[in-house]
Amino acid sequence: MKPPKSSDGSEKTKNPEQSNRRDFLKSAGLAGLGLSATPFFLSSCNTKTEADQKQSPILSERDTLQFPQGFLWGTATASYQIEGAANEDGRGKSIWDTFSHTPGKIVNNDNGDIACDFYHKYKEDIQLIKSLNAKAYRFSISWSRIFPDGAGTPNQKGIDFYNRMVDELLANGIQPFATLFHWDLPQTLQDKYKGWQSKETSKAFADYAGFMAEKLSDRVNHFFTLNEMWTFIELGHGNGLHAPGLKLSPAELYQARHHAVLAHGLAVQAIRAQSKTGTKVGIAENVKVAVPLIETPENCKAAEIATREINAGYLTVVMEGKYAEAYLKKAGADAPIFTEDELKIISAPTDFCGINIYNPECYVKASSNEAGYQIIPFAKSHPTSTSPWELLAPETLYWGAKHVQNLWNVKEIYVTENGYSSTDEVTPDNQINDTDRIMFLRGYLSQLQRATAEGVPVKGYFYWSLVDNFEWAMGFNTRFGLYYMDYKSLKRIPKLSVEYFKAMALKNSVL
Ligand code: PNW
Repeated sequence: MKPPKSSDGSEKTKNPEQSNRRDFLKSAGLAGLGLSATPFFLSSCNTKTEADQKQSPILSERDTLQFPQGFLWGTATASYQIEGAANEDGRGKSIWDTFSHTPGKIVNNDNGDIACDFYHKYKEDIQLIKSLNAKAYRFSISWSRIFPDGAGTPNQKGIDFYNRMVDELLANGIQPFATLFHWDLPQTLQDKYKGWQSKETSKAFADYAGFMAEKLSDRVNHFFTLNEMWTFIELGHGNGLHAPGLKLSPAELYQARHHAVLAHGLAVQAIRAQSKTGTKVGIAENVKVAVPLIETPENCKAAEIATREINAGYLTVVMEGKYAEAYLKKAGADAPIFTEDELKIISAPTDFCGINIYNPECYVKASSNEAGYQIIPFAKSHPTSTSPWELLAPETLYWGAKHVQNLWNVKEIYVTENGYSSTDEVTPDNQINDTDRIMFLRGYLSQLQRATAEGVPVKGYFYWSLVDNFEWAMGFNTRFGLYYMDYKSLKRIPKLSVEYFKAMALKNSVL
């Protein structure tokens, strides 16, 4: 067996570790199998000392998947999914209270009345965030805690809760990132205006957003307007799986989408008008990502074209201020009614773009057809998490960030959600060995690091979620948390992935 060569071609001097390994291979009868590289059962992590790394900079670069300095590590949650305290301190009802209390809508008929009881346990949970070495936390504000009827007289006790929580985060060195709408629309607005079917809801949202920015922007620097327009419109109004459980006609659906993007634009204006100078505002959208099947330049371009088109009703119109031609053509007589003025409002400049990315929308190849791309269907056996929609492809994170930068020249990107649902069995000694979540994190974050190494301006990563919580129509049985939630005792138990996240956040590197 030849000794390994270093990059300048000279033979490396034998070190005791190498000769030991060779002896082991010999005695194990494996030497003749051509196993010159370290076999998997002997491979260890990067054991080079700092001095070694200085001597071989190429190897050390290859071995460490470092994120840029100042990269923010965080976790994300949402009000209805964790807060509980549904009937406390003057909180009004939201469409998710109504929906989750309608029998048959949620797995096991679960609801968010108590959830993780974050409303009372927020101090404990902020310690959990801290112990993850996370320096940022993305939470959402329950609109109906602030305005129980969606508009009108504000509820001071609701405002106080978010004040307390933000102060506690800051006291623990954690930057608050506030989402203004994560789906819990005040029920009154649903009853009065048919919710997102009316422009009145977009206007009410802007009023509430401006109001909250005024209250919090002395301490909160980053505001997200809406979370995942695609999900709350398509699942809430298209197939009825989410609140308010509607199945609208195509024309009504196009119009509801328009009211969502309009709400975002109006809120950007209101936040700018009412917040402290320097406050940053953006959206958190689950951009649908087309991934090139094979990364040839033609396929990469095709994936970019596809991504722009499949997000036409949401992120594309927000970024470009116009509905893509193909989108309007497809809509035909069902196309939304809108004005040029509204398009300007919808595309008001933002400071950053938040992307929620779990799964690829599709794989594509370049094509000479009119669209310029061809969609490749997923194999039936394509792996998923315990969430059937969560098809796995780590490179989605790379391509999501890359497309957003290339298509719209976005200067600041945050991964506002990315996470994995696992079976999370608890062993008799209270261990949760979520090796699959660790595999997920390593794969996806390696691809995110690849993006930052190429200069894609990704500034931070928020894992979904801090703790298992009310997973919408799937109830409490679908678990995305780094911490396991025992819903009976409300105890939080760290999963193995806590250890993994902690280490990565500390080193600012994939490990
Ligand atoms: C997002 N789908 O929801 C939300 O922003 C979170 O509140 C949620 O808990 C998280 O992702 C995990 O599900 C989605 O069916 C729910 O494609 C469903 C889908 C996508 C996103």
